[in-house]
Amino acid sequence: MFVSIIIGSTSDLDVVRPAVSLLKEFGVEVEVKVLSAHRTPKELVDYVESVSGKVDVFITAAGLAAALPGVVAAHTLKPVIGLPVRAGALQGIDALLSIVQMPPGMPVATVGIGKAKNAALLAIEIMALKYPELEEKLRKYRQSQREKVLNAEVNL
Ligand code: RP5
Repeated sequence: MFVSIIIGSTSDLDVVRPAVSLLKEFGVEVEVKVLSAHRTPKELVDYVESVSGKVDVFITAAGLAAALPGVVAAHTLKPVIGLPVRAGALQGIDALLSIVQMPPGMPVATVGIGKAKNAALLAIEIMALKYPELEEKLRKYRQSQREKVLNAEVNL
């Protein structure tokens, strides 16, 4: 069980921290790599091609004109999840649209702006198809979410 998280800049690191924690909680091995589709295009492609064989899912986080998820998807057959980062004048709307509007034939699964936990959970759900132990952990996670809502107290 191995997830590669690629971020476009070190400034994206805090955004992906919750994904790293959640994946580790589920016993998934995680590697975080800083590589940019625009600033280090060759190194990005070299990395994706070299690591693809052992990766189950890629999580790719980028802000602004976020080309990173699409470029990663173009160089691997493994599932790619795009995580738009809130940055710059458009506060993540630009990254969201860049990531979600992939051309036909080249899908990237897109989560909400800054929604790192959802990126991790989606990766875990994909991996649960292959690793049954993750399914049980997901069931428990869902149950804990359910209990949190049902036990919530409203103080007016
Ligand atoms: C994107 O541009 C990165 O993913 C980051 O979200 C944004 C700003 O990058 P820095 O200027 O902080 O390196 O490529």
